[in-house]
Amino acid sequence: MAEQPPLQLQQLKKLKQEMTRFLMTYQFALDEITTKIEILQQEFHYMNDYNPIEHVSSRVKSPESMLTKLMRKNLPISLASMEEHLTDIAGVRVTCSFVSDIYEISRMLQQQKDVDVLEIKDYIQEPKESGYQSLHLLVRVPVFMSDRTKYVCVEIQIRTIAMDFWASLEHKIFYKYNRDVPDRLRQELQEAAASAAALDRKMEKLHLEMKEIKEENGPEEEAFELLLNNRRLTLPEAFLSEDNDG
Ligand code: 0O2
Repeated sequence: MAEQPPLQLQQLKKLKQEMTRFLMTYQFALDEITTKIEILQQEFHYMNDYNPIEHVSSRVKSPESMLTKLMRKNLPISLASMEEHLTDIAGVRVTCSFVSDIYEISRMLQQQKDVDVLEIKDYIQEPKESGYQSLHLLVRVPVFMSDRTKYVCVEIQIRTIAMDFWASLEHKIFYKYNRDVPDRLRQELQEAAASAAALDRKMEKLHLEMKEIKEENGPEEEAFELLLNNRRLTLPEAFLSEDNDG
């Protein structure tokens, strides 16, 4: 007869299984949201003739960071407590080209029937003291498992490239100094955040001007560009194919 593993080992195995099942639902929720974003992106591209999304990334928070967060907030340590108190176990980050795209993507996501918006934090209208800017949507989506439907929270952070650049550097500095960033660096980060916001405003202005020029040039040029995009042809290839057509 095979030897039974000691009780502690059995408990650990059970805990590991429970954790894997727990995290799986968050991964499924992430998959749902990223698929939705991909569809919206393609639709937006088709309607507006440009790609509003530069990059999408997602992650399930590691068990270590979940434990650290619970301990930091003096909360009970259990899966139930994680589920109840941690709303960012599943996180998606969408990086857009322009600030107006952020609100458009957010509007499109909010319109989805099976996306329940629980909270919106607009750190673009009201940046954090650190200078941090982004639009945060806390949503809940149904995850259909074999034996039940679970409603799972996902935190969606939507930001521009400039905001993302700032946030990733600030995040590194924040953790390097163990959350106690020296005043001089804090000040410089706030200045950098203001420069990033100014760049975003400038880019948005240029983007609007481009759009107006495009509209003035009329539908003929647009139709030609669409034809090129749809056929995925380069300009010389387009002319060659015209020659071939006669
Ligand atoms: P990580 O390592 O990115 O996951 P809470 O989430 O409840 O602790 P809060 O502040 O109410 O607290 O949530 P909020 O404002 O929605 O922020 C959650 C996430 O936004 C953070 O997750 C960061 O990813 C990002 N964030 C918020 N403020 C800043 C900031 O000043 N700088 C940077 N770089 N990112 C920020 P975590 O769990 O704190 O960190």
